[in-house]
Amino acid sequence: KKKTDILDKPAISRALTRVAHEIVERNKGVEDVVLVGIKTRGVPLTKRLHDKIRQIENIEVPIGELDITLYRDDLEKSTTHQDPELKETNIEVDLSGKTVILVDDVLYTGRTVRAALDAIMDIARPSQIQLGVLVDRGHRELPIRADYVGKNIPTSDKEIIVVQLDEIDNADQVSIYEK
Ligand code: 3GP
Ligand code: 5GP
Ligand code: MG
Repeated sequence: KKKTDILDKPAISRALTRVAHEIVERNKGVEDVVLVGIKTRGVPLTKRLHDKIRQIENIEVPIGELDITLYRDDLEKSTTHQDPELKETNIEVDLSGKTVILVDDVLYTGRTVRAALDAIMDIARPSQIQLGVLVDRGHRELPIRADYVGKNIPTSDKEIIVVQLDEIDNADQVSIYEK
């Protein structure tokens, strides 16, 4: 049941433009930066950030992707109290010595990111790993925080954030729903 629309298409674009600038600023350029998207919706977000960074710095930042999902795909589709695991990796660049920026649509318990950190450390030894998310909805179960946040949306655990992106959903919209 839909409650509120939080971000429309221009608002998503502006938030990502700001995050792109923050990435460039914090890393004093993007020479050693690699963007790694967490499937599904983290992946189009890395492509959008790549394009925005190119507009700012005229540099093509490499992109990779990780597929991290729950073994038990239960009805709630929630990572709460469960440990998601790596399903698939598609990263052609060598991450050793790089600044890896993990990108996901929603940050919730932090368990998906923990699994992503594990997966990356298994492949390579980056000099640094940062985290960027479109939405931080709170309710962390691990000591994990995002370095770049499109929008902080405090939620109750009865609410879910629906993220729609043009590349997947033919709409650009972030809304809150009641479960
Ligand atoms: P995503 O793969 O683009 O991130 O988990 C499958 C999809 O279900 C996710 O898409 C996500 O958008 C959506 N989803 C909604 N609520 C939840 C939730 O609480 N946990 C998880 N893991 N996914 C959720
Ligand atoms: P976490 O592991 O931090 O609990 O959850 C992060 C992952 O689950 C993200 O990949 C995100 O897509 C998904 N997720 C968790 N809560 C929500 C939510 O409310 N809405 C959406 N769209 N995805 C969520
Ligand atoms: Mg996701």
